[in-house]
Amino acid sequence: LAAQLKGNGKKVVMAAADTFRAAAADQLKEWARRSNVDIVAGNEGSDPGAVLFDAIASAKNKNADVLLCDTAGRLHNKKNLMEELKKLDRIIEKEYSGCIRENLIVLDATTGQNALVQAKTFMEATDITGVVLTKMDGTAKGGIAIAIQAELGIPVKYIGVGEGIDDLQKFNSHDFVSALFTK
Ligand SMILES: Nc1nc2c(ncn2[C@@H]2O[C@H](COP(=O)(O)OP(=O)(O)OP(=O)(O)O)[C@@H](O)[C@H]2O)c(=O)[nH]1
Ligand SMILES: [Mg+2]
Repeated sequence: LAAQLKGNGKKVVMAAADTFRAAAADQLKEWARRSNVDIVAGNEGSDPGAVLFDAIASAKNKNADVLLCDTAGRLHNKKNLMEELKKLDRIIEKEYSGCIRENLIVLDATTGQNALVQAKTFMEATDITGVVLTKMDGTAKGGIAIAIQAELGIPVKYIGVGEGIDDLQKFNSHDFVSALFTK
């Protein structure tokens, strides 16, 4: 996403607010390097709210167009992390009220129904505006996208079709439906 925005001439700043999972920030730093965009990160185990706070200040300072904030995922059963997510919401409200926001949830297409449960739990914590469905390059056809749209009413906005920098595509519902019916 950072590389695409950058390619479209946008000034991008990343916030590595997944301070929970080991090496999550290092992983994001590598993507920032590949995309040639700035990144704000903290130490592992540090307060993700503090990272986001600093990243908002940095984005304002640099007059950035887009701030991309990565948060801890896969952890819908960990109450403290869901509370942290709510706190991040409040920080954005306070430090940059009126900004245009997208809250994307990234779901793995190979996990089936579990993705639905995950999306539902995250919806209780924050106002999800879209889904990124990854691993669509494998055998998974992402049929779960239909359930997500029908039951939760959130649109799929992007699909992941590999691990490369150009492997994030805009979701196309016509292509998706025809792929469901072809072997
Ligand atoms: N084949 C394939 N691999 C993908 C795709 N998207 C992500 N991956 C790989 O899946 C692995 C996990 O990706 P992450 O970005 O760490 O996923 P995450 O959801 O942030 O996971 P956590 O940070 O641990 O919560 C990495 O090895 C990615 O390269 C995709 O669309 N296709
Ligand atoms: Mg992650």
